[in-house]
Amino acid sequence: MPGVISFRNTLSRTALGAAAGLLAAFTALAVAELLAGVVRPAAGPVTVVGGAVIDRTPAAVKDFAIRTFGENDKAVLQLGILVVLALIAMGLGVLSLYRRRAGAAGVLLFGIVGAAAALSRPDSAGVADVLPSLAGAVAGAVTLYHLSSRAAPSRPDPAGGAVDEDGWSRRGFLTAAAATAAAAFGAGALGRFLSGRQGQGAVASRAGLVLPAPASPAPAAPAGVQLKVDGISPFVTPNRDFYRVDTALSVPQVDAGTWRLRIHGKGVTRPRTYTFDELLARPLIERDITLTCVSNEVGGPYLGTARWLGVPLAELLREAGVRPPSKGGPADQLVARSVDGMTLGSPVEDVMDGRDAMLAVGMNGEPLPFDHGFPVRMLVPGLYGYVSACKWITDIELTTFDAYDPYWVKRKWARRAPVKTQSRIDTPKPFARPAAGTVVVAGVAWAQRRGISRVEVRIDDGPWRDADLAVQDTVDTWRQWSYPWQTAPGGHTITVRATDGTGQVQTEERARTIPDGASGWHSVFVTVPQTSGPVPPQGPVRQHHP
Ligand SMILES: Nc1nc2c(c(=O)[nH]1)N[C@H]1C(S)=C(S)[C@@H](COP(=O)(O)O)O[C@H]1N2
Ligand SMILES: [Mo]
Repeated sequence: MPGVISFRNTLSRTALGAAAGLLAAFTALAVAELLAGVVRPAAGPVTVVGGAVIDRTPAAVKDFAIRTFGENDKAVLQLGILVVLALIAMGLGVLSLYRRRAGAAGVLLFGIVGAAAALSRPDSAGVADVLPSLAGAVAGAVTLYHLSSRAAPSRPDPAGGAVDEDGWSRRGFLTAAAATAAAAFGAGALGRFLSGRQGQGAVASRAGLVLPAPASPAPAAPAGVQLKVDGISPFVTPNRDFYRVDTALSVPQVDAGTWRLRIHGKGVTRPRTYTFDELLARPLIERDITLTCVSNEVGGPYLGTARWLGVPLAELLREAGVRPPSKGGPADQLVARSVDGMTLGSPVEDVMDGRDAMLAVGMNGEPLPFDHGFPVRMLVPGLYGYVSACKWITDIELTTFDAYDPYWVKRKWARRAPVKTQSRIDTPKPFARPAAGTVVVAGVAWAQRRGISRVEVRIDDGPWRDADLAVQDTVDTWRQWSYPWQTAPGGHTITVRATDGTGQVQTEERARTIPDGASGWHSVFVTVPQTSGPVPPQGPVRQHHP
C-alpha cells in the first residue's frame, strides 16, 4: 500500500526515535531562544550552560583551550555543547519509543540543568534567567511525548494516517515532525530577531557617539617607534586585530545612555554614581598603552598596543574620598565589576600612584568596540588584563585583598600580577626558510611601567649581540627591535631577551602562565638553505613514514 511502510526493522524505528529526540531538542532550544530574546539574550540555554562550563573549567584545561583553539575557543565550546546535547537528545528519543514518560522527563531534567547553570552565573538575574531553559524544556518534553506517540508501536494513529500492523504511521510522524520543525524554526528565528533588537539601542548609542578631544593628548608618537621591517607587529595594533580575551559567550551590548558607574565601599566618603555623559564632560587623557594578557605564553599573541582615551581613575577616586594605603586609606583592593558579573581586583596603591590608570571610552580614535568593553573599560598600565582591564565596567568597590577574591583569583590565579619583562621574535617565523645572506630578525619587547632599555639576540649557542632598538614611545608601551643576522647555511635557533628600564634582564627561567604570567626566553628555529641563488618554492612536506 503506498504511503505505508512497515517499520518492523528496529533500525529504522531507532532512527525515528532519534529524529524525534533531535526535533524535541531543537524545539526546546528554539522556545528558549524566543524567551531569551524577550527577557535577556544572555539567558539563552547554550550561553548559560557555556558560561557555567567556562566558570568551572580548571585553569589547565582553559589554558589548553586557549592554546589550541585561540580566539575560537568559545565557538568550539558552543559547538561541543550542541553536539553533546544532540547525542543525548537522540538517546532520549529512542528511549521515549519504549518509555514515553521517561523520555519526556529526561528532557525536563535538561531544562533544570540549564536553569541551574543560569542561576550559578555571576551575572544571574534570577527568575528571568531560568525561564528560557525551563520553558524550552517543557516545550521539548511535550514535543517528544507527542512525536513518540506518532512513532511508537501499538497505538492507532490519532490523525487517521495509514497505520501498519504494528501501529506505525510514517505519514503521521512525518506530518507532526514537519509541523514541529517549522514552528520551532519560526520561534528560533523570532527569538534571534528579538535578541538583535535589544542590542540596537546599544549600537545606536555607539554609532551616535562623538568623542570629545582630550584635555591631555598623547604626545605624537615619535616617527622612530615603527621600524620598517616586514613581518614585525605594527606599533599600534588596529582595533580589528586587537586580541580579545574574556568569558563572555554573548558580548554585552550596553546602551551608553542608560549605563551607570557606581563607586562605593571602604573609605569612600562620597559614594557616587556617574552617567556616561558625566564622564565625558570631565577632562580626558589620551595615552598609548600596551595591554597584556596573563595567559600569553612566551612568544604568544595576546597583547597589543592602542591609543586609549579616558577619564583618569585616580581623580575620580580622590573625589570620592579614597586614599591609597600609603596615605592611610583602609582599602587596598579595588574591585571592578562588569555588567556580565565579571570581577577584577587591582591594588589601590597602583591605581593611585601617578600612572595613567583610566576609565577608557576611546580606542585608536573611535569609541570602544563592543568586544573591547563599550561604553567604558578600565585600564591600569603595568598590570595584566585580568587584574586591571575590566570591560563593560559598571561598579567599582573599594575593599581589601583579605576580604574579597575576584573571579580569576577564586580560580587559582595570583591576587597581584604586574606584567613581567618579555620579548618576542615576530620575524622570521618558526621553521621559516629565509634566503641566505642578511636576515632581519625583529620583534617587540615590553615591560610596562619600567620600559625597555636593551634587547639582545643570540644565534644558537653564540654570544649575545645587541639588537637595534626603535625609539621608545613611553614606559607603558612595547618597544620594537631588529637585528641584522649574517646567516650561515643550516638549522639555527634564534633567541631573544630584553632588559627593562631598571636594568633587570629578562629571566631565562621558564614559568607557566598560571598563576602570574609566563616567563622564559622566546626562541625560533629556522633553516637557511645551502644554495645562495633564488630559493626554490617549498612543496608540501613529504613525511618519511607512511
Ligand atoms: N568584563 C570582563 N572584562 C575583562 C575580562 C573578562 O573576561 N570580562 N577579561 C580580562 C582579561 S583576562 C584581559 S587580558 C583583558 C583583555 O582585553 P581585550 O579583550 O580588550 O584585549 O580584558 C580583561 N577584562
Ligand atoms: Mo587576560
